[in-house]
Formats: sequence, C-alpha cells, structure tokens
Amino acid sequence: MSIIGNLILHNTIVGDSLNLLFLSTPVGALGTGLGGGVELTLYNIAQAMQQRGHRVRVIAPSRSQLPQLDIVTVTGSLQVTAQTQGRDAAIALPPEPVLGAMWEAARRQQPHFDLVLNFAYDWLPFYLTPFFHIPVAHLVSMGSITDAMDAVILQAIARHPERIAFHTRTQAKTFGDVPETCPCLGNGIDLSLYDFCETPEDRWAWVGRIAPEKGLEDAVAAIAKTGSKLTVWGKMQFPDYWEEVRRTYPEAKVEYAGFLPTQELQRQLGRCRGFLMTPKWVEAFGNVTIEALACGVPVVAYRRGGPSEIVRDGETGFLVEPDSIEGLAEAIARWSEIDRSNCRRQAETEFSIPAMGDRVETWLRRVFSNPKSVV
Ligand code: HBI
Repeated sequence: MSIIGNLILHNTIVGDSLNLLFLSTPVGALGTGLGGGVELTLYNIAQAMQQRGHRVRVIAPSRSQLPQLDIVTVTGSLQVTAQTQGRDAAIALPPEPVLGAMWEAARRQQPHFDLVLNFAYDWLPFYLTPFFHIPVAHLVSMGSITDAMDAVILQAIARHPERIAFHTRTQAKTFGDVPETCPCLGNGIDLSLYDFCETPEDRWAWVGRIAPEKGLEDAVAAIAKTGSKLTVWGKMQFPDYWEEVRRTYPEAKVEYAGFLPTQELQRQLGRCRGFLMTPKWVEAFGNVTIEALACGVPVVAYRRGGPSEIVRDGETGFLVEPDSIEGLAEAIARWSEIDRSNCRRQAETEFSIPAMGDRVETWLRRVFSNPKSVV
C-alpha cells in the first residue's frame, strides 16, 4: 500500500483531498427555504465532504448564508422554478440572470478546483459542461419535468454517464433509459439534529412546499375520513391552493403551522403519530421522509417516486396505492403496527451524513479520476 499522496488518519486511509466547487440552485438564496430540498442536500453533502478533509466552496445567489460554509454570492435575477413550467417550455433566462453570473464565477474560479458539482435543475449548467476544463458533475434534484431539460440531461449522460447522479432509480427512470453507471445516491441528514420520540401525540404531520404537485388535498381528505388531527408545515408557496383545500374539506381537523427551520421542525415532527406523503409528481427523493424516520415517525406514502424506495412497507411505514384516499385512511388506522425504533434505525444505517458521504465521496473520486471529456 503506497502512502505517498495518501493520508493515514485514525487508521482509515483517505485519498488526496479534493477541491470541490458546488453550484447552488438559482431559484432562491440558500437558507431561505425557497430552494426547497436541494438546500439541505447541498449543505449536508458539503458538511460530509469537509468532514473528510476536502475543500468545499459554494457559489450561490446573493443573501445566501449557511453556517461553516465558504459561500461566494453573486447578484442577479432569480430563475423561475422548473416545476411551474409545462413540458414544452422554452429554455428561458430572466434579464441579468443570477444563473449566468454563477457560472461566470465558476468559469473564472475553475483553475483552483478539481471539479464542479452542480445542484441546479436548469439547462445552462448541463449545456456548459463540456466548456469547462475540469469535470462538471451533476446531482439531479427532480424527476423529468420539461422536454428541454430531459434532452440536455440525456446529452450529458451520453457524454459522461458517471458524472450524472440521481437520488433514486425511480427518479432516474423518468428521464428514459438511464444507464446503471449513473449513480443513485439517496440522501443524508445530520442525525444529531433529530431526536427520537418514543411516545407520540394523536397528531399526523404533513411537510413540504404548499403547492399542487405535493398533493396536500389528499392528505386532508384522508384525515377528514379518520377524525385524526393533521398539522401542516412548509413554505406557503400557493395561498390560493391552501384556501381551496380548506374550503373543500371544512370538517377536517387541520392546521397550518408555518415554515420551520430544521431544528424546530424536527421537535414538532417527532411528536407526531405518523407522517403523510402524498406527492402528485415523482418526488426525486423526499428529504422529509428521512427526517421523519430519524425522529422515529412512521411514514405513510404513496407508492410513487423517492419515498417508495425509502419506506420499508409494514416495517418503517406503509406504502399506499397512488392517489387512493381510502388507502391513506386505512394506513393511518394501522399506525400502531409500526415499531418506531425501526424508523430511527433505518435512518442511522442508510441516511446519516457519513452514510451519504461515503456514497458521494466514492462518486466524486470516480468523476475526478475519469479520463478527460470526450468531445
Ligand atoms: N427550478 N429552475 C429550477 N432550478 C432549480 O434548481 C430548482 C427548481 N425548482 C425546485 C428546486 N430546484 C429545488 O426545490 C429542488 O430541491 C427540487
């Protein structure tokens, strides 16, 4: 075993440390919740890489801030969110786009880094991939939404499949025939922030952006059938949608409790009897699924997208026929069949920061060691 170029640390061999340049989402500043799950994903991967001795710098829109992170912020107009676009949406950038400014900053800084890791679900980063001298890797944060994004992602895969990663196989399959060489990384959270709660209150939780693609109306309809209570947390992205749901199910015992930062959210979430996930779209992963498991909260989820690859049916929650309100109501009634310690244990073995860090570091080392771009 050669130790040249390697570092022997606490009896584990770590390879050369990498200089990593992370490009954030252009839809919102980091730390505001506007960036949705990708904020937590980026932050947790950055922590995992730094804990392993790698250097991480993040390029993000102005006003971004996250603790213990080297963030370079750039000004410019925020990008429209992809999931509000139709399948045939044109490739569009607002005037003075922050996305363009972020990638101009990356172009200038590339001589100081070994690779770029892009977290944005946008056309430009994929298109610019072969223009860079250092490898550009992408962690795709959502399933297929527009034809333009599908095409540019599949083009990048054709060129270097090992550089395009997804969270789950279900998500990858929404883009068509994606080779196994495209890794599926799951996700990871800082479990020290989540307290296991043994004895819950008679209350169910729903967490996410209050938006149609999240299917909140189904959770409220199911709760109305069971007479239980539901608390909703998350960014109020579409107030009219929320009012519509309330008007449709006036008898449901449901309350909106705002967007909480992780720390406060996990305290409230942990005390819930169960967690409902009712996505209408293919949720790439669903960070909140593993946040619930980390608190010992069983997850009742549609058998659709990421959560269907996370929840162990009958062991850490229940998987329900997609869009079946009846199915949700039946699963809600079976909450006591789940041993809450199974939920916490699954989070510890599969979704901790070290577990995610292993998967990401293995991936990035492979990207870095891979031969130069083919034209
Ligand atoms: N839309 N255009 C665009 N770009 C993103 O990076 C993006 C998005 N919509 C949602 C989103 N990112 C994040 O909420 C992901 O966590 C899903």
